[in-house]
Amino acid sequence: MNDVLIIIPTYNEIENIDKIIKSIFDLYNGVNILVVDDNSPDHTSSKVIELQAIYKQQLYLQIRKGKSGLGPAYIHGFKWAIKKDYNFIFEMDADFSHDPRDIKVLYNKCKEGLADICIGSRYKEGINVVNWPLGRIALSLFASYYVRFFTGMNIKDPTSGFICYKRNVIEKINLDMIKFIGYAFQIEMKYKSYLSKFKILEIPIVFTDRKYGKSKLDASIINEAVFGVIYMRIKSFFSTDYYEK
Ligand SMILES: Nc1nc2c(ncn2[C@@H]2O[C@H](COP(=O)(O)OP(=O)(O)O)[C@@H](O)[C@H]2O)c(=O)[nH]1
Ligand SMILES: [Mg+2]
Repeated sequence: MNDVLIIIPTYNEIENIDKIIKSIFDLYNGVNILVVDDNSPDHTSSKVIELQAIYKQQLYLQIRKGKSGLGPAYIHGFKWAIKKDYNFIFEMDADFSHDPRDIKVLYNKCKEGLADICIGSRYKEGINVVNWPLGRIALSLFASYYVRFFTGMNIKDPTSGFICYKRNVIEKINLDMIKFIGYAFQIEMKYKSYLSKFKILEIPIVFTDRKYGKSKLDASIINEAVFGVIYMRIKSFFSTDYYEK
């Protein structure tokens, strides 16, 4: 798996970052990790720099000026990945909600040509969410129906942030036209891939709520998604520039 880059965006993940990096490298020899940190006040990046001494040529860090959301952090990471010629590019959270053991499953589907984008899906087979309050499950499930209704995409978990992309997907999407920053960013990436007719596959995963640190979800992220989905649908009618280079 030496053609794989796992991008982990971080904001105040000091309690998780070393554990997640170690557990990924313990499982997979060849993969590389890029942490995109928004200058976390808890010094998440210092921990990464410490670990770079152990994981030379395997662990990379990009520090951005300040907190600007998940979407811009990933766009930064995607551009970096394309420059460095990785073939399989992952989105993954730092907080162990995504099980590192599932990386291989998503990778294999893309490698075998069964998918251009493989999504780790909480809702592909039932509801596989552990320790989330009922309110958050309800919100997330509602988002799933809402997105399907407005976009017509047959994806059960459109806000999932555990994804393997083949390089050509990231190359084709017009990253400079990606507008959103939170859950809407996750929906936007999938919708644009769908409009470009890439093969999208969902694989059931178990999502576990974080044990350490705090979620960065807030009301503005929910608002952005509610209005963003309608915006995306309308924009998609007009021009392919909206989603393709
Ligand atoms: N660089 C960066 N990372 C972020 C930002 N917001 C969230 N993240 C990271 O994105 C991942 C998912 O965020 P999280 O708060 O766990 O979202 P939740 O799982 O939906 O509650 C975690 O690794 C966060 O540290 C941000 O503004 N900038
Ligand atoms: Mg989380």
